[in-house]
Amino acid sequence: MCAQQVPPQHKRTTKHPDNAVESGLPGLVIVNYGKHMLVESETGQLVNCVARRNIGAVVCGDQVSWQENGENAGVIVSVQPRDSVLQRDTGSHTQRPLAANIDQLVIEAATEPTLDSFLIDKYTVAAELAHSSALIVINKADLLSAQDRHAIDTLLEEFRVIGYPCLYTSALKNTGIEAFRDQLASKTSILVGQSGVGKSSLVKRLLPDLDITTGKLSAASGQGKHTTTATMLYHLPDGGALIDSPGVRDFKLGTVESVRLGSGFREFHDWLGQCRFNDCLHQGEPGCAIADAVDQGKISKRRMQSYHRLLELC
Ligand SMILES: Nc1nc2c(ncn2[C@@H]2O[C@H](COP(=O)(O)OP(=O)(O)O)[C@@H](O)[C@H]2O)c(=O)[nH]1
Ligand SMILES: [Mg+2]
Ligand SMILES: [Zn+2]
Repeated sequence: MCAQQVPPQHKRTTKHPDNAVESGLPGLVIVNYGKHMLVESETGQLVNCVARRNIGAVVCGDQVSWQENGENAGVIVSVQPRDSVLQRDTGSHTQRPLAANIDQLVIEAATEPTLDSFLIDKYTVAAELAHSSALIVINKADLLSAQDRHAIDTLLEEFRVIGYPCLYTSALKNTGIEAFRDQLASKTSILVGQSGVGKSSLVKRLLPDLDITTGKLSAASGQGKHTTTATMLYHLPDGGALIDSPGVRDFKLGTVESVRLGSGFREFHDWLGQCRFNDCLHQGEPGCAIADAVDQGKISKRRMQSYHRLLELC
């Protein structure tokens, strides 16, 4: 047997704003507590880090370069360019990044609290604008009457035809979890949805060792009951990662330019650019290709209404 050469830990060279070249080790931000954060090193070690002040916001899911400055302690010296970023509205038209490098939004809903189809639309638009895919999960399937189920099936069909996969789960009865797990493989997903729909319950179903994981995180950070208050990334046993965040509870779409809103509706894509006016907002202008598509039954009337509601908020 021949010994394989182990490559030295890869060092990334980054430019400091004052042009001093700094090198650091690659890492992944697992959780940001505000003043400090946990960074996972390439070897899986959890390092308690602070961020250098001039590098901008650092969020869960960020790929960073960090330097060691003590036992299990470090300083983040730079953030790698993000593939995508999910923003959170902080009121008065300001936004803060909530999580980065997300491949998929898992939009969770249930009948308790009341299912809000407009909210699902809003999340699909946020996903589209953040260049992420979206998956719709109806949890608490155990509570659905045949009538509920029929009504939700009809709604979900609208999403399925435009390419959003949809599934039913019950975190309580442990049903639909395998199909859900399959959709999460090898992606970084974030769970979004109203408070109380069962986001944390689904995380527990997917991570049988959650207590061990959170125990390790608490030990590394010196932080106690943090799991319910911070946006946190969990690695899934079969690959992929899932972010559970209390911050997305009061999710708003935030500031989107009205001319960009249409591109957040993926079923509009085939018709965008075919309206008579370049700056058509699809609200009754003559020669509107989107309105024609609605008339021909190619775009759902309900989704068009959601578009108009969101337009009011832009
Ligand atoms: N009947 C039923 N209750 C559930 C299910 N999943 C979660 N719950 C309950 O819904 C409540 C909220 O769950 P939680 O996971 O904290 O929701 P979160 O706020 O979205 O994280 C808790 O009382 C859970 O026990 C489910 O599949 N069926
Ligand atoms: Mg929760
Ligand atoms: Zn138009």
